[in-house]
Amino acid sequence: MSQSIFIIGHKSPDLDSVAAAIAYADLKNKLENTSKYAPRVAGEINRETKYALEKFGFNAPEILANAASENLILVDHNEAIQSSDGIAEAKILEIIDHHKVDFKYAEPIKVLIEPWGASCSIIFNEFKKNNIAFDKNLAGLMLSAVLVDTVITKSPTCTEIDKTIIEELSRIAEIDDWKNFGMEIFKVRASVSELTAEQIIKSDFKDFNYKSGKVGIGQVETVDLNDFGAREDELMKALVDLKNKEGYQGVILFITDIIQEGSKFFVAIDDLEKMEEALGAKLENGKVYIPGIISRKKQVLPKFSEVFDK
Ligand SMILES: [Mn+2]
Repeated sequence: MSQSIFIIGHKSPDLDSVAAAIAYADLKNKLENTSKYAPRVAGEINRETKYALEKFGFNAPEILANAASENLILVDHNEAIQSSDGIAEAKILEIIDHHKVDFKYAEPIKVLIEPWGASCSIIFNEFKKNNIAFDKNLAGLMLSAVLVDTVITKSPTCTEIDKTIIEELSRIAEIDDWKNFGMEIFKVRASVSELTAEQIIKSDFKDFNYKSGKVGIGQVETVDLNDFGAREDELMKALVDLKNKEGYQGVILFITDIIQEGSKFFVAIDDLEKMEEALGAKLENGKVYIPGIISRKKQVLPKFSEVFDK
């Protein structure tokens, strides 16, 4: 038997990266009439991913901790710093993503990147382009991913294409009220009371390499910012510990209130001035609430590149 090809998303896997791996493996296996494509994850899955997998009857993909010498298709990321360890020794066959590109490879490969709200939107479109039907449960899983990534269409990353896809997926999944279903997932996502501060920070956390050093940025969405009020000191302390322990220039957590549509930032960094420039706001004891900001990719990262790559 030929070697398996693993389809895998980023470290600290979110729902979109896991659902995209499962969906794209299904599409590739059907297109090539094989079973050699298999989804994998780059770490422990989070609670809303678990919830959606169980709801629609999927097993959690196995963890691939080291990618060296494996054949891979990357979904929902392209930056090596966000991939499984050993990525430099892996063979990469394709990339399907919707993030900024920071990718270098010695061979020409298929790269499919669209500025859409979710990797699952791109993969849904691939199913349609290839005229491959898919079942109700896969539709439900992909719908969950698109709803989370687009913050139930509220995020500035959500395009008209995503909105159409949400409607189509809801129809196939037989989910009448996708807004309500989206809120259900966000309530699961937001129930953090039993998590440690570090688990909260790491639940949707990404590393970025800038000229001035490595920055880690975590985001948590909530339906009520006040839920975190009592834990602010604890979160700040965990950010400082993480920064010192893992050699970051800065570590940031921002908690997004999806009802108020704004985010509270918590920052541990040596160069506070730079961070204030990047955020366009003054920090008070390392914290600031900024109305209107809900997207890391579209509203936070562009300014970070400007400031930290100088
Ligand atoms: Mn995504």
